[in-house]
Amino acid sequence: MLGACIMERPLIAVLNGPNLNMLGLRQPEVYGHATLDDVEQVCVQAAERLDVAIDFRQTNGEGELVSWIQECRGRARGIIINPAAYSHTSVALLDALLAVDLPVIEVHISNIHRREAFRHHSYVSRAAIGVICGLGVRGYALALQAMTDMILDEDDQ
Ligand code: CA2
Repeated sequence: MLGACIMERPLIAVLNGPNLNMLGLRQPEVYGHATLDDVEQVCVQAAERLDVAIDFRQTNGEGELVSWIQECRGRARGIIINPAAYSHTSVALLDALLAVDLPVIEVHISNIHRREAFRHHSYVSRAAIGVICGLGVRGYALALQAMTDMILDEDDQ
C-alpha cells in the first residue's frame, strides 16, 4: 500500500512502589478511595486519549523497582514513578533513574509537604524533570499528559 506508515505508539512506564497495592483499603482520609486497579484504569484511559502505550506495574521490592527501571532502557520513552516510601530513603532508586537516561516524572497521591517532616525530602526528585503531588489519582493522568507532550516535542526536533 503506497504511503502506508504505521507508527508504533511510544511506551511510557508507570511504576509504583511499596504498599500502593493497599490503596483504597486503608487510610482513605490520606489517599482517597481509589484502589490500585482504579489508578491503572485512570492511566489506561489517559493513555488511550493520548495515543501512547503504558506498562503499569507495582512492587513492594526496592530491588525489583531498580530492575524495572533498568529494563526501561531502549524500551520506554519515559518513566512515571510513584516510589512511595522509597522516595524518602532510596539512593539506589535515584542512581537507577539517573543511569537510565530517560525523562522521569515523580507522582505522589498525597501532598508530601503537608505531612510528616520525613516525607518532605525525596531522593528521587533529583532525577525527575517534574514532581506532581497532592492532586490525588489525577496526578497520574496529568503526568501522562506532560510526558506525552515532552515526547512529541522531542520527536518534532
Ligand atoms: O502520596 C503518595 O503517593 C506516597 O508516595 C504514598 C506512600 C508514602 O510513603 C509517601 O510518603 C507518599 C505510601 C503508599 C502506601 O499507601 C497506603 C495506602 C493505604 C494504606 C496503607 C498504605
